[in-house]
This record gives sequence, C-alpha cells and structure tokens, in this order.
Amino acid sequence: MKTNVAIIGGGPAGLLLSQLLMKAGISTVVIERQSRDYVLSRIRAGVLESGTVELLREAGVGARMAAEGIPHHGCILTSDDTMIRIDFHESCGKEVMVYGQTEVTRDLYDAQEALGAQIFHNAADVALYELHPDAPYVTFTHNGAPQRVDCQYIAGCDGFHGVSRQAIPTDVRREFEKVYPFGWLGVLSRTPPAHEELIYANHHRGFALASMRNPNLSRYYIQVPLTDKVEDWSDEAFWDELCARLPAEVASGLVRGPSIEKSIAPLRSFVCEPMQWGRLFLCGDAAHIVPPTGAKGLNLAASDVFYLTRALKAHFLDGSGDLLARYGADALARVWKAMRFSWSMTTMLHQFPDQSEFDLRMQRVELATLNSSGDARKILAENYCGLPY
Ligand code: RFL
Ligand code: PHB
Repeated sequence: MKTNVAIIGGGPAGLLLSQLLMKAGISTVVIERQSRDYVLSRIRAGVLESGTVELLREAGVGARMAAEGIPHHGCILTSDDTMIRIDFHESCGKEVMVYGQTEVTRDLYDAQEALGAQIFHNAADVALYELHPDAPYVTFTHNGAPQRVDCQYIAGCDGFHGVSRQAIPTDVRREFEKVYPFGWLGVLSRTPPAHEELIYANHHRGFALASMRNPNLSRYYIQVPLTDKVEDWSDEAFWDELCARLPAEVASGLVRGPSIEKSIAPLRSFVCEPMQWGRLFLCGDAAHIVPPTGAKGLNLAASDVFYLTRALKAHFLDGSGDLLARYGADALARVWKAMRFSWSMTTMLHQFPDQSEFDLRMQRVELATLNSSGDARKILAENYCGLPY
C-alpha cells in the first residue's frame, strides 16, 4: 500500500500525529506492535501542559477532556511536614490539566476511527528501508501475511524499546543517558484523592507522589529500590509507606482501598541525537525519556508532534521544506530544557543511596528557596506548566 507518512507506533505520539496529519489531508498508515486493548491498559501520564491541551483540541479530541479533565492551578511540594504551594496562576499565568494518558489515547483512537484511519494492530517484525533515498518503505507481518507500506516519510513513534531509533546508523547516532538508582512503585485505586492538588513529597524515607485521575480514582507513587518487586508490596504495606512519607495532615485523611493496578517503573533520562535521519523523524519516547517527576514525557511527545506536523504541513501543503530540515533542531531545543527540569525535580525530591549530608542540605535549601522566593516558584511553574513551543 502507499501513503504520505508511515507512522510506526500507535501510542499517544503516533495517534496524535496521524490525527493532525489526516485532518490536514495528508495520508497516514499507523503500524502498532500491540493490540488496542493492550495500549489502552497502560496506566501512565496524568498531567497535560496547556500546549498539549491546545494541540489535542486542534486534533478534534478536546470534548471529553473539557468535560472530564480537572484543571489544576497549583501543586504542592513537601519537605517532611512543610508544605510549599506553587500557585501556577500567580507564578506564570498558566495551569495544567489532569486527564489520564489512557483517556487521551482512547479519545484519539475514537477520532481516528471516525476519520477512517488505517491502523494495523498486532504488527510483527516491523522494519524500515531506504531512509536516505527518496522512496522509503516499511515492512511488517500482519495476521501472518507480509505487508509493505511505500511512503514519502516515516515517523518513528514507537517508544523507547522500538525499532525506529535503531535505524539511524550508530556512527551518526549519539545517545545521552542517566539511569537513576531507584524506581517508582505506582498504585491506582478507586478512592478519592488525598488532596485536591498533586503533592510531590521529599521525605527522608524516600519520595512520594499523590496524584489522581478523577474525583474517585487516585494515583499514588513511592520511590523504591530497583531490586524491589511488585509482589514484595502488599496493598497495606504500600499505604503504610505512602502515609509515612506524606505530611501528617494529608496522611491522616487519606482513604485506603484495594489497588486496581500496581507496577514498578525504572527512572531514566535519555536523549537520542539527531532526531531525524534522511526521511525518518523520531517523536516522543522513541527519541527521549524523562523521569516522571516533572510530568513531561507525554507532553514532550506532544511538542515533537507539534513541530513535525507543522513541518509536514509546510512540505505537503505549501511545498516548503525548511521546517522539515530543522525539525530535529527545533524539537531537541525544547527536549533538553525538559530534560533539565525533570532531572532537577528528580534530584531535589528523591533520596539517593550515596547521598551525603551535604547533598541533603542542598535539597533542603532548594526547597526552602522555593518557599521563600517568588522568582524560584515562577521558574518551576513555567517549566511545569510547559515552556512555549
Ligand atoms: P509510547 O506510549 O511508549 O508508545 C509507543 C508505541 O509504539 C509501540 N511499539 C511498536 N510498534 C510497532 N513496531 C515496534 N517495533 C514497536 N515497538 C513499540 C508500542 O507498543 C507503543 O504503543 O510512546 P509515545 O507515544 O512517545 O508516548 C510517550 C508517553 O507514553 C510517555 O512519555 C509518558 O507516559 C511518560 N509519563 C508521563 N508523561 C507526562 O507527560 N506526564 C506524566 O504525568 C507522566 N507520568 C509517565 C508518567 C510514564 C510513566 N512510566 C510508566 C514510565 C508516569 C509513569 C509511571
Ligand atoms: C500521574 O498522575 O501518573 C503522574 C502525575 C504527575 C507526575 C507523574 C505521574 O509527575
């Protein structure tokens, strides 16, 4: 089959790109390794920057988000029992939207279906060819039959473990990585959230995060050693540890309930340069990973999609290739700023195994600076709510 843009990966990046391109009259084929149900069962991001919200609206998937998403005008950082509120409106005039990645993905699948999108699920052995000449193509196996998609461009939206990034020759590709010596144990439970705003807790027992999906669905995380397994943590042990790390006034009112999902995610910072090679363009986790502390992963996927859509529209609709040529540079400039922010939030809020007394004092003074300085809160709020595209 033939298409303008072959999109590898049907996660949020791939689906949003396909949706925006199809709305502009540019044809796409999406090739996804997993089933639709599998993609929709992954519990991931919860916080959308205002730029992401705007882009989703532009893609025609804003209605349910507007009805069910929860705008947040601030968040709370804690240092043991001290609570520091970052007021987004006061600090930078923006806000974020709490609306789960699962819901974003579901909305995108529905919208894609309505547009008659070509999405191949359960695609195996995806391979990319002829990225440098003018006629790239992608092959894969679907329901046991070999398939070939001839296209003008390929978007690699297949996440960190995908095949697209590997198609950039190793003598061209540079990878920057930092692996953190802990993970996040996450629990989803059908209980009212502990607090109306998100709480990021620095505690001597380890980091904790109290988040939410809706008024009766809470999402909590605690920092755990990488050697821990989900089976090591009963629900009761999780709630006890979470409550020990949250400020007493929050913990005392926290409603416990059975976990409906429990998983451990490792934390890493990772960037691949370049983000484009010949006719291949990488988007989202395929090109970069951030630790979730800054709530940036999905939002960076969305900003990549913004730059790539703009560039492909300029090429296909106006015949101008300038934006395509600088896609990687535009996207990477924003990626590195989000890398810095996610790294600094992670460093400020977690307990590190080799942390010295000096390091602990540095964390404490950083939190104290946020408490006392409106300028410090402004920088955090600007980054958290999302830097301009
Ligand atoms: P995805 O979501 O990984 O989708 C990639 C898709 O590609 C498919 N795939 C392939 N398809 C075909 N052939 C292959 N060879 C393939 N290999 C893989 C996969 O099946 C998949 O469907 O990447 P994408 O689209 O770039 O989206 C990125 C986001 O999912 C990710 O950045 C966020 O979830 C990160 N993240 C958060 N981001 C935020 O902006 N705000 C948050 O609050 C936030 N919280 C989080 C997070 C990630 C977390 N985990 C699990 C690491 C919280 C957590 C705990
Ligand atoms: C979430 O609700 O899953 C979530 C929220 C904020 C983060 C990370 C994860 O920084």
